[in-house]
Amino acid sequence: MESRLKALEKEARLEIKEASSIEALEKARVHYLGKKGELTKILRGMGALKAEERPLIGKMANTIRENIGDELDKAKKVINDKELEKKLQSETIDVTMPGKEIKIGKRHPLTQAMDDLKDIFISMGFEVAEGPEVETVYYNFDALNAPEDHPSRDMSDTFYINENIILRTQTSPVQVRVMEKTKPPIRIVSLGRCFRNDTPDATHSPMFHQIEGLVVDKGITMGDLKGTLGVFAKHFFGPDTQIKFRPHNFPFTEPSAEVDATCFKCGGKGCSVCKGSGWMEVLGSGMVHPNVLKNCGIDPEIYSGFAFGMGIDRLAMQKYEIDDIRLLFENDMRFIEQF
Ligand code: 2NL
Repeated sequence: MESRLKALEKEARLEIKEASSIEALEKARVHYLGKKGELTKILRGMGALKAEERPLIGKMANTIRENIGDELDKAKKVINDKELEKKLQSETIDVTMPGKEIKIGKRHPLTQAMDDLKDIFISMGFEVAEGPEVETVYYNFDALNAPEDHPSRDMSDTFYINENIILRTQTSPVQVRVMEKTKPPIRIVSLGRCFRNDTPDATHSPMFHQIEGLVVDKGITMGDLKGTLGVFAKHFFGPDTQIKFRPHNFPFTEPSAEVDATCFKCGGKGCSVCKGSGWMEVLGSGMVHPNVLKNCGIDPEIYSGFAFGMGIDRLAMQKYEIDDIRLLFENDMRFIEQF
């Protein structure tokens, strides 16, 4: 029995030495030390031994069990260490590799222009008003004193949903809605998308953006209009900017004027931005037509007001020297990142 035990230990040590995986070691453990393993099988024969031999053989069996157990643990550690080393090797990070660029977004030039415009007018005491982009013919045309036969009402100029509902062609319906439900003083700007049935080219887009301003109170004059727009132009284009008024005609204002500003690029000398004139056309404006005030429930004998409107796309194109309006709506990051 003694020699069988010694042979078993030798065999077990050899098998453990040759095992190359944790699974193989576990198999060896079950095979030699398990409940139905080789060691147990040998010890079953203990009954046949003489009484004085039993403690000796028992002690020897325990030592062998411990030895094999120790060998298994050692071998297991070696394999685990090897695997860890392999893992560490394959997962090393090369800290000298160039990092991944973190893409930080950029506000669209139109969003920048709108944020600037809002800041300027809010600093002068205006509030920002909002309204629907899908409007009624009443709010977009009738209330604004547009004659029945005005060309802008035509199907070829305006997107009709049905005969009463359209996509707004200007932001003025927002001001009409505010006037209807607010007692003056009123000081608002409205900004947003407008729609006209234009064929796209470098200067036209069927969807574009407008900002309009409206002030209604007792005693508002053309002087207030000039002062407000002068401050606006200096803030938006630069502190040396001058403005001038040219007579014009709009159905919703009387008198009406178009406003030019000195070119922010050349300061009035003449350059490519202002096409050599030294002036840029910036907006349309005027004193709110008495019919418009009446339509909105405001008595023109008591109150007067001024209003103005400008194309935000055009402003952004002037300020950022963009020569084609369609670039604003292609969402090409290579374009947007430049501003
Ligand atoms: C332009 C001209 C303008 C207005 C818009 C307005 C609004 C109300 C009453 C009176 Cl509720 N007027 N808006 C006035 C004058 C000109 O826009 O060329 N826009 C791009």
